[in-house]
Amino acid sequence: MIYKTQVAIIGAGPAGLLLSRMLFNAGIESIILENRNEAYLRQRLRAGVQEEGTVAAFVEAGVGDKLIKEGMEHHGIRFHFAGEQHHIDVKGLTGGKVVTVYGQRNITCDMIDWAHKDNIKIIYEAKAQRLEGLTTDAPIVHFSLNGSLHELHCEYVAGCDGYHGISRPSIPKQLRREYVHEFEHSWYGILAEAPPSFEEVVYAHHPNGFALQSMRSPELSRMYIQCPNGTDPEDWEEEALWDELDLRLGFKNNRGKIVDKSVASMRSFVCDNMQHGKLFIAGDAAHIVPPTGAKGMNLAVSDIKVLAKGLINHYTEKDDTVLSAYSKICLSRIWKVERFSWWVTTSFHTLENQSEFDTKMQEATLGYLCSSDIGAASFAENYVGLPIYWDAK
Ligand code: RFL
Ligand code: PHB
Repeated sequence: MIYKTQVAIIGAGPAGLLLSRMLFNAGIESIILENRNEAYLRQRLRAGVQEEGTVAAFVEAGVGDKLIKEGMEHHGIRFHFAGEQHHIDVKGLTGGKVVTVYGQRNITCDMIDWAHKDNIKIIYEAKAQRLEGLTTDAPIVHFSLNGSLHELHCEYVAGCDGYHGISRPSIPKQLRREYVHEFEHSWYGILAEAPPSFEEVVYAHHPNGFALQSMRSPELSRMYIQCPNGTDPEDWEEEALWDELDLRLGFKNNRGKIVDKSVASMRSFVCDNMQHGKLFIAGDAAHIVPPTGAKGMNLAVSDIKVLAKGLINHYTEKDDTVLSAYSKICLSRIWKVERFSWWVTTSFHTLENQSEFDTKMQEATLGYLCSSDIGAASFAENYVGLPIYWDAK
């Protein structure tokens, strides 16, 4: 079967769903092809911390009602290291900026609900296989659905298909450069039916490794612990896991039924360039950050702000200034966020062959942050989200 639309969007993660919404609001038609089924998308857990600009993007797009009602505004963050807990007053240090804790799962469900309400077409279990004619005015996305092959004819392709998607490899190899750094540790994450012990996110540096306390609601705790690559969640007894979280975080956590367990490996990755002909890649398709700075979904949203503006200017004003500078505008912010995520990761995680000197350097880095308003303000500025550098040409 042949389908037709203006913008073909591959992937219904936060990037693809938000783009379809922003285009819809501007009267531009899109179709989303999504490999997975709807139930899978609705239960995928992942991110929790949203920057101010991310919240604003969802609200401006008209999908932020629940986020505003149920999201938990956080004015600060806590660091635990060398046996002591410290508080960083993020709001005070940034002239009033805050982050909001509202699950990626929740905002995904909200956007799917809105898409269905407004008849934005999402084709589930549709796997994009091949992109054709990207440097022509009539690109085609070939996809499989129910065991047969179909075509989506369009004017632009938005590759929002995550790290393992087909969009990035569709940019010819000689036209993209990929930068990668793999970390030797992973995160073991749990969701537990227990009220969070602290109202703020707590990052802990400990000789045994990093640990993090976060939340999804006043009744649900989201916890992470550094573990070796290749860890199987079933390797840990639940009591032993809670004991280790208590030890690393430096306080006794409220315990409860663990309702989700998963292990995520960590990498830093950037693809430079993010556009080829009529194809634009966004979000995890173009870059990955280790989760320590809580930046992955936020970066996906900032790419989409640029891409949506570029496409809207093209369709409504015949102005391609933003679209043609898409890669440069995005990359100028991406590298700064990559640096922040890498730096927070290396400051808090313990390496297998770490020397005592390395540990002292980490403690001094964190000690400086917690004793200098200038050091703390730099952390806070990055944590609440950097601006988009629209003039990057
Ligand atoms: P997604 O969410 O991976 O969505 C891509 C979608 O594309 C589909 N797909 C295809 N569809 C059709 N045809 C194909 N050939 C396809 N190939 C793939 C996939 O099924 C999928 O639905 O990418 P997107 O939209 O770019 O969003 C990125 C975010 O999901 C990701 O960066 C965050 O989850 C990262 N992240 C965090 N980000 C934050 O901003 N704050 C956080 O607190 C935060 N914590 C986290 C995180 C990620 C984590 N893990 C599991 C890696 C914590 C963890 C543990
Ligand atoms: C989360 O709530 O899932 C979370 C919080 C802070 C991070 C990463 C993830 O740095």
